[in-house]
Amino acid sequence: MQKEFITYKHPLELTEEQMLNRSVEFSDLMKRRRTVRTFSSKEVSVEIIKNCINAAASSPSGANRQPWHFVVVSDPILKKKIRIAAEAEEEEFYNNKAPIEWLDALLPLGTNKHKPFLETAPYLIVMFEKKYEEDSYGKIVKNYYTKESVGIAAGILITALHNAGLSTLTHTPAPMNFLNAILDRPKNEKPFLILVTGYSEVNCSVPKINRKNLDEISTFR
Ligand code: IYR
Repeated sequence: MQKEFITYKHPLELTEEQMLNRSVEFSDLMKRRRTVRTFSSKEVSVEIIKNCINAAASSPSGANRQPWHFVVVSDPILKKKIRIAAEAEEEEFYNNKAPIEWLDALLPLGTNKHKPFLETAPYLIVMFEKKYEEDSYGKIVKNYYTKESVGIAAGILITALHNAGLSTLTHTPAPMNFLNAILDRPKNEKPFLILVTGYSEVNCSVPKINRKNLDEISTFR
């Protein structure tokens, strides 16, 4: 394909003071994001979800291949199927697969094999990673840095949903291939995560955790 360039200007033209203010405000908002495990069943407009997926789809990706597919599940029958399959994997994880150190690491979070939120929350946004595609002649076309690309898109999606006033839970039962069968997705798509999405329950409680401070996580030199 020919290369074609267009001029680009950042959409915001801010003074340094505005930049400082916006960066503080955004950081404060994001610091107040928490992963929740109890969701309200209150409905959420699908338009909000669509807008947030559009934001996620702005993610950079290897060779701009945009190697993602989002399945927005709200159908109670599909949610129930996903819950049953996920809980079967989680039962195996908690009872047999997880080493004791891993279970110990999870203790402060209070997680267990029961995943009622997979049915309570209004949406399960399932992200698939497209490791390759087939062109119109059936030829396999490889994608690049797919995990990184989908990971960045997931981060933007979580941020967009939080910014829109919704709560999320990043859920990754392993293995997740049951999602291809339940959601009828092709074999070039690998399930990446289930983003449980909705309002947090009114009396939602979350573990008391700390975030590492800037000194611990960064070096300026
Ligand atoms: N997938 C399991 C276990 C789990 C693992 C990690 I790492 C977490 O941060 C949280 C849970 C579950 O969802 O319970």
